[in-house]
Amino acid sequence: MKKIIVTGALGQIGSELIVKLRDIYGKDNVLATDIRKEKDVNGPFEVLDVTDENRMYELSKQFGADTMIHMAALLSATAEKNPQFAWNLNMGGLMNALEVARELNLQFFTPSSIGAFGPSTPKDNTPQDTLQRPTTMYGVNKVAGELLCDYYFTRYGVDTRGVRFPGLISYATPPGGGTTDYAVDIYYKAVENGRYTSYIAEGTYMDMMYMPDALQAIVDLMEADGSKLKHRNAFNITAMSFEPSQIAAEIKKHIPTFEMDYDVDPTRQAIADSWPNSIDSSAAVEEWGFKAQYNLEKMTIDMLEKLNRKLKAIS
Ligand code: VAH
Repeated sequence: MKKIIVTGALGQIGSELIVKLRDIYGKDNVLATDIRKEKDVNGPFEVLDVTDENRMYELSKQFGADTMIHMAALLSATAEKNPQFAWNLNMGGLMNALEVARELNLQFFTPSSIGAFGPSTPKDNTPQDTLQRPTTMYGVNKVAGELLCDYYFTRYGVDTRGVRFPGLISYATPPGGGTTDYAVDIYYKAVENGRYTSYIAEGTYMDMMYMPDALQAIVDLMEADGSKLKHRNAFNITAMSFEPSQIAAEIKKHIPTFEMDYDVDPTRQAIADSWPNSIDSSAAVEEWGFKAQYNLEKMTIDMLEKLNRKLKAIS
């Protein structure tokens, strides 16, 4: 039975990941950690600042962990506001997590991102193996992180695994600090106000994925036969690629009065422009059977249904 420690457990992915992991492996076999404590964490929780390696080691050892899922990091837009702090947190936290995984022989997962690509990367159907010269601190962190995780596998035999996530969309946690978060915010604003002002320009394509598919991908990759993995730490995965007017049109099918206009944020637009339009996920399909269940149509139906219920409950 797995004993899993999760860092960043209160973040956009972490907050839903611990629920899924606890359903699969048992509540008491998943230790959620984050830099702050929130009341209803529904299972084992400890406060952990990932820049504190000693505490990370002690918590992992006391819990008897055999697996670490390291999610704590700053996202792209936030990282661009304070790149030096982002480097210290994203890379210092990752190094600490890898060291603890090495010392305690933990299986290890941490995500990369489509942000690991840059403006000189082929933008359409971006290959699994290609040029990576990102122009954001977040992207620099993700490329360095991919290489560091590969190093810990080849140098120390740590069973490191990871995926390059696209933009992730969920109804559970409001958007926080990402560039792709417009695709989350638009659903909230559609339900709350019937209108949305997009900070990303029309025609800006980015890869996206509904959260249930992202969570399943983590579990499937971690349960996969390691001997079949060639790429290990940076599998391209995606479910769809769309631009703002397409998600608006899909919402309009359900809320006919919904309106969207644009007020482009130059910082986040520049980040989005440096990323691919669409990526090729064939390596993940071939090496561990990746398959997304949600497309834009199916995701929109579920998002609007869940948000109507959630926002009415708190209104
Ligand atoms: C961000 N949601 O926007 C994250 C993600 C691909 C985007 O890495 O920073």
